[in-house]
Amino acid sequence: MARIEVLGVPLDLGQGRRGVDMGPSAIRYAGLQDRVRALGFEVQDLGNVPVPEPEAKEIQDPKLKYLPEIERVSEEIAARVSEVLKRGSMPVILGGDHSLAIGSLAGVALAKARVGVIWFDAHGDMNTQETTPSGNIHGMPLAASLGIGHPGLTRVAGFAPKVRPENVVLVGARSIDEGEARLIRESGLRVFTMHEIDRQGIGAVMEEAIRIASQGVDGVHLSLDLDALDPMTAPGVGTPVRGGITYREGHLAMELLAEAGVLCSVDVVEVNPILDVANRTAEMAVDLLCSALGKKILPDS
Ligand code: EXY
Ligand code: MN
Ligand code: MN
Ligand code: MN
Repeated sequence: MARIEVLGVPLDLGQGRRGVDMGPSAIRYAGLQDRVRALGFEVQDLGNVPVPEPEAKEIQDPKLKYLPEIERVSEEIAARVSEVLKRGSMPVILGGDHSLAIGSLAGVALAKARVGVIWFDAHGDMNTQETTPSGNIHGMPLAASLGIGHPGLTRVAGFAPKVRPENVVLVGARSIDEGEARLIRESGLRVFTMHEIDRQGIGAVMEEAIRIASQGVDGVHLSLDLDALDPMTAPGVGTPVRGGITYREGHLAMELLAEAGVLCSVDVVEVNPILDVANRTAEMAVDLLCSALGKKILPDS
């Protein structure tokens, strides 16, 4: 039986709105363990990675807010995620803001010779300290994983890059800053914005995204930012953007990913229960994760 190991990362230093540090608890309360176990998986909850308190009273670098703390927690996440993979389990990392992906992808790259990435997000997450409009590191994790940006972020676990652009696909983007747009074009990673999704349909987009992300790799990492979904479906996120992925588009995308059988690890990030309606966004996160793990509307048996 396949084994899932859950790791909570109550990190909110990568962005400015309080509450996303309670994301891991909200997702657990939404029934993650029972729902995944009901799919036939063995599930172990490893608890939370300790997140350091801010060292200094004031922000040292406004273009890289809480860099020392995020560097430190990224090393911890990388070590734990790589151990889970080396034990033959699938890590499911619960956020917490998206800066946690710097550590999770580092951990996957430590354990795998080559990893593809499907980055579900309303945003590009491709900023650096030179291009960021906010200084929030949750807008930088994809750039950092590609080796672009401050060495404190790009060289977590002592090497860079973690992933090659030819195996990275961004799906659902609809809010991309000017500076990161240039970095996206220069990097050569594939982007399916909401425009392509509207024109081609999520099914065709996901089939192409899975083909690209899985070409020549040992596994595909899904980095699922709940703000990829339309805020009407997932309101409990810190940086909502209108015109997002619908409930069914999200499920079809995950169902196709499960069918492809290439998934090795998953981040579920940016769930902020303070901004949520009831626990709807955390429940959406568990719903989508179950579809990515093979849950079918009409089970085969
Ligand atoms: N692009 C904006 C910035 O860099 O500040 C907003 C980033 C939001 C990032 C969220 C996690 O996806
Ligand atoms: Mn993101
Ligand atoms: Mn490696
Ligand atoms: Mn986002």
